[in-house]
Amino acid sequence: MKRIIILFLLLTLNNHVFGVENEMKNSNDKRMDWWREARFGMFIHWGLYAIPAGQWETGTNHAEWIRTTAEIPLEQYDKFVEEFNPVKFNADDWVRMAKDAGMKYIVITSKHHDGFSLFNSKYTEYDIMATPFQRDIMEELANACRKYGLKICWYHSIMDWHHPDYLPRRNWEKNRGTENADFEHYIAYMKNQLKELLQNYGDIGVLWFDGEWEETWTHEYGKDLYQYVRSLQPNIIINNRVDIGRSGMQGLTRDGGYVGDFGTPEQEIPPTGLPDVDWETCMTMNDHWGYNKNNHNWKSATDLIQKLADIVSKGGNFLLNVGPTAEGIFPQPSIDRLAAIGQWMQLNGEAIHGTGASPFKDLYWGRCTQKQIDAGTRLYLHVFTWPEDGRLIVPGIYSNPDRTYLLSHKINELDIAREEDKIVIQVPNIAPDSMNSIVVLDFKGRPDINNPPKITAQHDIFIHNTNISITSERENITIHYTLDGSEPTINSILVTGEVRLTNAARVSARAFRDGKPVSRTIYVDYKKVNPRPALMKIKKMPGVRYNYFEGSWDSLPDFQSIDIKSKGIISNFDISIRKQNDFFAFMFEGLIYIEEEGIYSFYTDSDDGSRFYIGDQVVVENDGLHSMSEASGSVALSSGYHPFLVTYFEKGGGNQLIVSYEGPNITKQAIPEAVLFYQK
Ligand code: FHN
Repeated sequence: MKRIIILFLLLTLNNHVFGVENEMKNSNDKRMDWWREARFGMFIHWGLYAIPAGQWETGTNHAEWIRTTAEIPLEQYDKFVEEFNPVKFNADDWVRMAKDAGMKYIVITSKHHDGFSLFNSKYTEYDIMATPFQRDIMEELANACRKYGLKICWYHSIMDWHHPDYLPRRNWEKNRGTENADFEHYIAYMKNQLKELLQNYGDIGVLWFDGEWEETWTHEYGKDLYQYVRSLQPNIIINNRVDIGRSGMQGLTRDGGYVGDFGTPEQEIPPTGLPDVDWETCMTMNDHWGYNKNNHNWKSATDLIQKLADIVSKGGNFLLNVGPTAEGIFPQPSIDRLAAIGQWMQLNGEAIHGTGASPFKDLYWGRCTQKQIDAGTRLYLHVFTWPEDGRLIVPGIYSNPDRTYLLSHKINELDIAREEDKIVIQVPNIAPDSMNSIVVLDFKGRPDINNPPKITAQHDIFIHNTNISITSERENITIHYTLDGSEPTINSILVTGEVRLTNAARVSARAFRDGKPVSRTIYVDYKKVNPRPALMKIKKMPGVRYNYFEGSWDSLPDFQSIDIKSKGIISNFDISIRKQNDFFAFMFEGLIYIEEEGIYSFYTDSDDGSRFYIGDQVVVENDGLHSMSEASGSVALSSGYHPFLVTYFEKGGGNQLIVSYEGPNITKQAIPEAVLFYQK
């Protein structure tokens, strides 16, 4: 009996642990499943800014930022509330256009930076119900989405240029005092509105936060807001702009425990796939998010369809924007592009929806997406440049498909031939689609692609020795390598486990099968270095010397040639001692104590540019105008005190500087005050 109880307890414990572990993992996967399947959504930027439509006095290049870019005083901008009356708005029309374009979710601005609420909120008079329109747009759109089977999602700006408790003010708003502003009150207001948005409109697919980059918003606030939203709708997906971990417009989440379910590249597409990372590129059809009546720089339908294929072939989602007019209709160029995309998606949508990243490194004629099918893999070749000779060459693939056909003519099998590591597909002379033609290859199991082995190590420099791993996920191969950069052959050293280096090496590795190479060769250089010697006989005190400067720069200035505004000693890299929020710079210099000799990685995470030196060596280069972005570098250090210098500048917008390090027995962390000193 006793054994049965113990067994039961173990099973329960195991299930509980298993359940919790898998449940978290599965709930995360379950939560993300519809979004990963969707691949394509509509972004809608709509609000009071549609009234000026990008024009203010002689300026015509404004849009949703117009209150700031045209420096419109609050009371003047608020007059738009009396004008907003989009009488032509029809939620069903909008949702049908999104659905017909092959989009599976809509993300609409419930509140943009101007603070105007496009929904009926009892926490403000600055909402849609204060306009002549007096209809809850969010409710109508949510209902239409449910009617047509799309997910309704909210964009919500943390930054709020209207609410009296939001800080900071715009730097040109000299007449709006801050003495009574209480940021905690603003957070309570924002949470109350989010509660309305998450309790009054049914299940919401995504909460798409934005405006998280100003210094008042912190990692603590971000984590708290993530949990708060999750508590209201446990299955909602939340982007990474809820927290402060986004790397600028590149959009992915930096290391450091920042929260968010997916990365948010903006107006750009990552150069390569990002295995095991959820991300979504958001992009405008012309040059603006909000409606601008004078901007006619529209991306072509071909460009948008090929961008969709490019994004999905790298494992991402595409959130394509529409900026409706003040009347409540989509601009005609947007309608035309949505229709063209829809026509293509009608025939080819299965090559987008539910697909994953390409198994190929690159394909000169287009892209590839893939999905699992019964006991096998289906590859969708997105052919942008159709072969004039009728020979579509798929390079670097060693297995043959069971079936090959045009998605537009499924019944007609295409002939294929093998030329070494290439499959040559005999295709019709005329492309089925001038923008992107899909050729389908069905494989049993996983296609064998010529991807090279991976070579990894903790650092690419070492002091005495280092271990490197040379691995591959491919089946039925051997890996051979050399250490002098020469081309590996079947007679080169066989990989049988980790490889220990005691001297500098150019490690070259290649996969072989039946004595023949079946991959490209990969090369990685590893350098043996001497640790930088520590300073001897120094007189030190705790703290860091700083010099503070004011001015306008587009990159790190020459600090020797600019006047110091103030200087002193501070306990760490704290820029809050600045005298203004924009147009300033800092130099921090001192000594860092290194307990154990080894390889140290340093990081600066900054908005705008920054640099980290040890002695005269630039270890981290993070210069330039950018929102929070992290850069890193490594250096070999002997134990003792090492001179360091941190330089930083901020031009406009958000401003923040985080300096971290990691090394032997030190996990990545902000450099603690306990190891910072200055020379007396
Ligand atoms: O400032 C906003 C901008 O107006 C727009 O909403 C984009 C869309 O992602 N996000 C911010 C700029 O990064």
